[in-house]
Amino acid sequence: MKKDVQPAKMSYFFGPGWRDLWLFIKKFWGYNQEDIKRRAEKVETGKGIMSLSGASRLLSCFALILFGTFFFVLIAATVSALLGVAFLVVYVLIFLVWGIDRLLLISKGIFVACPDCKSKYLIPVYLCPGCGARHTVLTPGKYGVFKRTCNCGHKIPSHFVTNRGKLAAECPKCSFALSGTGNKPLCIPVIGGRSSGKTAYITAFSYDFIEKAAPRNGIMIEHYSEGTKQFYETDITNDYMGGTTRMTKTETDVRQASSRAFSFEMHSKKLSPARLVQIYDVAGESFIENTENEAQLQYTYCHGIVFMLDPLSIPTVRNYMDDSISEVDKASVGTLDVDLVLDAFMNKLREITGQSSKAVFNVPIAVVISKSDIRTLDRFIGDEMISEYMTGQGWGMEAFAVAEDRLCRQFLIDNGLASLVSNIDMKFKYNRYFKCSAIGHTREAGRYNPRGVLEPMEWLFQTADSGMKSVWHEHQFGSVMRGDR
Ligand SMILES: Nc1nc2c(ncn2[C@@H]2O[C@H](COP(=O)(O)OP(=O)(O)OP(=O)(O)O)[C@@H](O)[C@H]2O)c(=O)[nH]1
Ligand SMILES: [Mg+2]
Ligand SMILES: [Zn+2]
Ligand SMILES: [Zn+2]
Repeated sequence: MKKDVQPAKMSYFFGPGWRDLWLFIKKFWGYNQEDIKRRAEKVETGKGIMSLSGASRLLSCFALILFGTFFFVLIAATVSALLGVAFLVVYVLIFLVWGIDRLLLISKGIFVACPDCKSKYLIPVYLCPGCGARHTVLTPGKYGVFKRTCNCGHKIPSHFVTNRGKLAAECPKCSFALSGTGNKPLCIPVIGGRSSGKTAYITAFSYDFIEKAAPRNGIMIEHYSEGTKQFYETDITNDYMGGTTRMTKTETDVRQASSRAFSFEMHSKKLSPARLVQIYDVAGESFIENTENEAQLQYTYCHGIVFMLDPLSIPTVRNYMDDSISEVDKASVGTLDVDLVLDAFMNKLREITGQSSKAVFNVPIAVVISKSDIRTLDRFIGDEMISEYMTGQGWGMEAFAVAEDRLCRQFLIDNGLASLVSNIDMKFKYNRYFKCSAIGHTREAGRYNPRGVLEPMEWLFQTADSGMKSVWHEHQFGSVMRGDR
């Protein structure tokens, strides 16, 4: 209970109300006692109880004791009961308002996912804008229903409808500074082996979405914090302009988080509440070796997964590599065994969720074949191959994504990854295959010119969050075909 004590003034119906009732009873009892005392004195100073007047005074004194006490009890009990009922009604109302707060949060899919320690909760610690006091349970209750008064005198909102989410907040577990806590999160971890192209993908997607896709779809972007704004304006923008990407460092300081979320808010008239996109990047090395410093709890509550797959890491594809492949690309081939990546991920999922190995996950997964600018791939999943396939099937352009999914699956199956494809089919109810080129060409050969980076996220957003469909709908996805042709 002690931890629930808030730095705020208690509402009348809790502390002060009961104190007033107690005071009333005490005073009332006091008057009653005084009355009796006065009568008793009169008996003592009178002619004695043997006289008629004395006897009648004694009688009235007894009557007073009897009836006075009786009336005291009656009135005190009636007042207490009436007040009790009135307070009970107020408590029930407060409980209802508290319930509505919870219901709104849950039904709108609002929760807080700490970008640092990855913990998930409904109500973070909120900070008073006046004095910075930490309100650990800022919900309707004994300190106020829709608002409460901080000890410093500042009135602060304590309900979803009074915009509590706009207050500055921090993580109750690790004290990380949070914002946008009234928004609906869209958590998307990008997973994959070493050098599979995760960081390049996040750079390309973030830049293209924030600078191009969002404005043309009427979505306003707000940065999550000064830190993420800086990260966007320096790291992401510089990499994008310079055509570079840096290996994500394996965090050796165990007090530091191994994976980081890049977050930004999406605002639109059609989006209520606003969405908070959180994209998680992790070093492929610690992902595969399972050496992350913190439990990757985001896998339990994430809304979609991007599985980055480096086609050059597939042994048979490497056989086709010829002189047209630059030395840079040859040198930056990802983890050799893609099955290992999926295994590592499935183990993590099971470890965190406690699910059995037969569990089917409802979270949508986009399997993204990266580095599609490498010419060797054209013969398998190039645009021309996709067009040819569509013509063969008699499909129009609207079926491009379906054909892309089809050819990507076939490409993996034909190159020794049939088990990976069938494993993903078995474990993820919603899965789809894409090809993309984050940089658009070999690293450091000019600024990014991304191809196909928006589609996987658009599909994930729409699959995970039906409200997103009305705001961002640039591609036709159609249903994918599984199994044999
Ligand atoms: N040709 C080409 N190469 C790419 C592309 N994206 C990434 N690469 C290459 O792949 C290398 C690794 O890319 P990263 O984005 O750092 O890969 P990562 O998955 O984040 O790797 P780790 O952080 O080590 O886990 C880069 O240095 C590039 O050389 C692309 O779109 N086209
Ligand atoms: Mg990386
Ligand atoms: Zn935290
Ligand atoms: Zn305050």
